[in-house]
Amino acid sequence: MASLRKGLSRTRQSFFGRIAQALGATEINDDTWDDVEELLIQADVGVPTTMQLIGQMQGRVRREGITRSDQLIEALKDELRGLLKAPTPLNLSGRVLSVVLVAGVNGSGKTTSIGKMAYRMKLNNRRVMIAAGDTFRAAAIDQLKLWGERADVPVIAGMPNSDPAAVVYDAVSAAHARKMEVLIVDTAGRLHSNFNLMAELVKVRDVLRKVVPDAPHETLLVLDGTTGQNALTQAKKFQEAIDITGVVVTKLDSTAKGGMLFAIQQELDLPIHYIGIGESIYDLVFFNPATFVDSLFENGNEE
Ligand SMILES: Nc1nc2c(ncn2[C@@H]2O[C@H](COP(=O)(O)OP(=O)(O)O)[C@@H](O)[C@H]2O)c(=O)[nH]1
Ligand SMILES: [Mg+2]
Repeated sequence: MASLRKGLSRTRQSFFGRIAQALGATEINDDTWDDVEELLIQADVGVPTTMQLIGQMQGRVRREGITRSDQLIEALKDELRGLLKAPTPLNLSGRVLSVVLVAGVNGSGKTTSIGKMAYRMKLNNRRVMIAAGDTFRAAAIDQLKLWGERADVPVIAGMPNSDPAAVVYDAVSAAHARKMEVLIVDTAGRLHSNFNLMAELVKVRDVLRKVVPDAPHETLLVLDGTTGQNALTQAKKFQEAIDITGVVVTKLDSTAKGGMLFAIQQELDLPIHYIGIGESIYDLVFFNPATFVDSLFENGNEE
């Protein structure tokens, strides 16, 4: 909890924190709603979700006879919590080998999040392997190998610029032969075109199925939490190409916003499994809606 608070302090100190500051002990009037609306949009909650929230809060005000604007903050927190689904554990049990395919644009935090997830799984005594499906740059392969060392998890990689599908085929075969429980597959985030990128993801998925017919069991999309509404556009593109089963939102430690999580769940109906709150191996937390909403509003000067 301490690390989540610290990790999200930037988010809190600005937009969500400012809502609480804007809501003083005054009568609720039109300005109150304008302020809340403006700050929610600035926090990346997105227009449709902001409008929905305002409507729901106004309904509560009427029903519950709320008159002062500082009483709105609990109503807002409640509505925000209501937008987020209870966290679902990744579907990685009950079979011999489970496969997690990880997608997302370059720089979103795929490789880092894979390292952190592998570390968590390893701590839970799971037999984990990583496949270096991003063969586009030599540095990307080395970076993944380094995360494999940190997490103490084997990494199967090919030569730079080799065919990602071939590397992934080798990895899934090796994972099977070595009786691994989980294989996490890293992928490239940039190719010559978006079309190539999506085609390659489909190819990687199909090659996994040659060895594990119902793979991948999870297809996680990694989204950079500092990119706001852009992340939503990216998510829609990936969803069109492959079946995304869930999302990891990274870099919530480096943004003053964080409202895009509400938009992701509301507008895309995708569960959020983990959030990244720093660059170290420990900086990935299981997403918990109640804790997340509370953290957004906690006083940043507390610690
Ligand atoms: N502050 C912060 N940085 C992160 C987080 N996750 C990833 N990064 C950084 O974002 C950059 C890109 O990450 P990387 O995993 O290489 O992205 P990829 O291209 O999608 O594989 C690196 O400098 C990471 O250290 C996070 O949760 N917080
Ligand atoms: Mg990478």
